[in-house]
Amino acid sequence: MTVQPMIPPTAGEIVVIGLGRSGVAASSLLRAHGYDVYACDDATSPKLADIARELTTRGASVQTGGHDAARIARAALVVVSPGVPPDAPAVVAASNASRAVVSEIEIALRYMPNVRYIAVTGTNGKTTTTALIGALLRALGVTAPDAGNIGTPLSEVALAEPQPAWVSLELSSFQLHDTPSIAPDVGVLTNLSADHLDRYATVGDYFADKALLFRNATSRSRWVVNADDPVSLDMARGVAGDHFHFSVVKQSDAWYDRTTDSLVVFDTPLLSRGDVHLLGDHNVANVLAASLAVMAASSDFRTPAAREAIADALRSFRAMPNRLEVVGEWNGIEWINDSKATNVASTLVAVQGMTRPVVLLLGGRHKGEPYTALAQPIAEHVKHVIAFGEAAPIVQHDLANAVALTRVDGTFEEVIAAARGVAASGDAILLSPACSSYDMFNNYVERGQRFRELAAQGND
Ligand code: UMA
Repeated sequence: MTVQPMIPPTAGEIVVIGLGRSGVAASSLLRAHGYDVYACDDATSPKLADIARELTTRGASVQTGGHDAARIARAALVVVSPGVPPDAPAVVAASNASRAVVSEIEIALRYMPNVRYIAVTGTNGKTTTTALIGALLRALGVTAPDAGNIGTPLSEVALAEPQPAWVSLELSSFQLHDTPSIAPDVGVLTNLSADHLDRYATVGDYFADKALLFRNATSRSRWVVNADDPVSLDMARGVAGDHFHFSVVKQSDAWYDRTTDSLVVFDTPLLSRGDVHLLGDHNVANVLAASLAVMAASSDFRTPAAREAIADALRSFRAMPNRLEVVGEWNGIEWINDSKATNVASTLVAVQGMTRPVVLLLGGRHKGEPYTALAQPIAEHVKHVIAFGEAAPIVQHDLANAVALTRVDGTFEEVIAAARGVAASGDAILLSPACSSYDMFNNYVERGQRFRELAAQGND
């Protein structure tokens, strides 16, 4: 296959909106292919100044602290970073002038026509599933980086020489929104529930972006879908291609057979549940989805030898940082970092998996969903909620009748001190906030890091 550029390099300037990881990678890729690039970011910071200098040396024209709407209106093409919402003024300038808007993923796909990829989307579990798929492919001896929403922009992979044989690609709804060429070898839908209601007007709008995973389905497509989630099944129903299913409760293409405590794929046991070092049934679902996706991807990946290699890789896979990560135990109190739980469904799964009495840290920037869905599991597993951040008043309103609750309107350090104050030996302190981190931190990774530091500090 040959590369099909989005537009001829002579067609005019390409605008890149947002200079985080995606914008930098897209700008670099486009410059490497000879395009004129104008890249802009609404913010200013010393880090952005460094980025601007670096991209300028590569020949891009860079603006921080704002954008030039007239220049955007003349663009041959506009590349928008996933975190920049459709109502951001720079994007509005592009749509008012009827400019074509695409994602950084779309640009990258155009420059990797021979690379095969397994794409993973869904509300929860997609990062762990993506990491598992990457680990399994690499265990099978093929080059296969993890890319997309998991952290490494796909455009960085497209710039690599040589390009890999496979990519394990995590896609958020924001990325799917602007990626018309998406056509994975295998597409995985982990599950669907409400999320990102700070950006979408309705849950239906959010699901509509998720459904774009299937937009180029053909009879040769392969899909892996969660048989335990009726919403995912509904979305995939009728989509062209072969469909494979996974389940933690009933017999399926990949399923958890509790009678023998084994994970079974294509009618043959793969390994026993106890050999997988990940907490909770949701992680069993992730392992089943990943194993099924890899085995569905190629007949070479389901030979007896390949199954052995997959089982070995699953045995050595460990929990990812910020996802039910046990940080340590001090004075009989276990500290668990689940900072990546940025929606109610994710926190629900975490709370349900707890075996000790829990002090739950809940809050951050509110994303629009009520917390009332947590009331029942919290009543069962949680002894005390610490409500914090911008969402604290809403958390208090929704849950104060269900559980002992302390509202902390102060710093994250004060939040941790309050948790320490109510926890006793034998308890767990769980950061599973159901909110984004942006009121106090740059991202959930920094929130998780601060949690780790404070957990260890107070116990030296
Ligand atoms: N910006 C503007 N104007 C705006 C909004 C933002 O100029 O109106 C600028 C900011 O000042 C900043 C830049 O845009 O400099 C940030 O762009 P970005 O938020 O798209 O961040 P990236 O660094 O490019 O990271 C993105 C993904 N971020 C989001 O989708 C919010 C990363 O997913 C992803 O790892 C990365 O691309 C590489 O593909 C993170 C994430 O939180 C992990 N994803 C969400 C999630 O998992 O829930 C969807």
